[in-house]
Amino acid sequence: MYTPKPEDKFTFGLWTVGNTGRDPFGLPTRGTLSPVEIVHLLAEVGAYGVNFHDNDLVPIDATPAEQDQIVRDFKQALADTGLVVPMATTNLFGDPAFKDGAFTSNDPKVRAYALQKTMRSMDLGAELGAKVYVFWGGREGTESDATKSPLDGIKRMREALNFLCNYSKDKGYDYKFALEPKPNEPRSDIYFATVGAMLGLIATLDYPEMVGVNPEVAHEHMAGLNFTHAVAQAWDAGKLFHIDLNDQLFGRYDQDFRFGSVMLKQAFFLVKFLEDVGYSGSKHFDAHAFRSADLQDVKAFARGCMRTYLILKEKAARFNADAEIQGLLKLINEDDGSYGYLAGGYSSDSAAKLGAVEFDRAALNAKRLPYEELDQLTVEVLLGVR
Ligand code: GCO
Ligand code: MN
Ligand code: MN
Repeated sequence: MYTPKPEDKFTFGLWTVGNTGRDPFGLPTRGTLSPVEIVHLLAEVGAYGVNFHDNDLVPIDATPAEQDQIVRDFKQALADTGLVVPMATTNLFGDPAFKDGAFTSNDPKVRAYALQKTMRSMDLGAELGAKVYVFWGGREGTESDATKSPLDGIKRMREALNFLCNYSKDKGYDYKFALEPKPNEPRSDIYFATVGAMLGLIATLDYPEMVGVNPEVAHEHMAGLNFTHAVAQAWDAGKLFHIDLNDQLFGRYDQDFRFGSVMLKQAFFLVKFLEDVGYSGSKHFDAHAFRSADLQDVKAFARGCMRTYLILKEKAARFNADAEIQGLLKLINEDDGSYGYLAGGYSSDSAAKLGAVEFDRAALNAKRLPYEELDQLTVEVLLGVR
């Protein structure tokens, strides 16, 4: 019942299960896996797809002949396992050249290189069948605002995205771009820090219809925000093109924990939202195993991400089928129709009618809202006693 199926569209990045446990304070704790080994590992645990940054697959200094061989081997591994590549992205943060950003660097040469690197990476992604192209601007920000005008940062980001939308169209790639916000880390402050900020940027682009968002649990949690609310706004705008699932408490650095491992109730409402609205894109786990994990534990981590999602999906169905919960929801949302005339929107008649009403505030407050009961029932569904 909790076995992943292709239609669940569970995906992982090469960099996720391939994470070696290196952190700013310590060396790797486990060995490097080749892309081919990672594809086989993901197939073994039941994933549907694998995503990559250009340099997860092809080292930045590979020769064209080396690139050809790597891509051939990777394609063979995909063919052998049935895994697909739904998304690709560019590493615009690892190389020292990007120390002051990529698209928003103060150096026009770096900005040009970032565009070229992305074009090549889009070529590679398209060759492997990717339909979503993610932009995570890890270095697109500042340590000090003395160094760069935020208006320049915004303008440069817009120009780069417009250029690359045109490139995608020119090449007939049919990509959907998904912008991934993060408030900070590795820069002290990163431009377009939240999902809402990205949605605001998209509306100013030349081809807004091509561009959506890739929200990540950890990133909104770093900012202390309600992730499900951000996802709902993206969904409402028709912009939920991709999603990065992982977990962590509010206010910490980007921990990339196993999905659902920390803030279980938040994870439940997220899964319930995605299932209720019928989100059908990739569910990408942008997470990695604890630094203490060995290879066997990395597999447990990957299986755990998917299993927890499926368990929460079942809990969401239980919530929706629970008569007591549904009774409370009905009570909370009851409507005697007396203000139905407002549903049609504004008219001078409806405004006049509403203007003449005498509201009884005490009666409004007297309406029962048994939210404690409802929330406790939710907790009991999650704890497995309902
Ligand atoms: C991070 C980001 C990245 C991106 C990845 C794909 O905090 O490091 O979440 O993992 O998701 O670069 O674009
Ligand atoms: Mn992240
Ligand atoms: Mn991410």
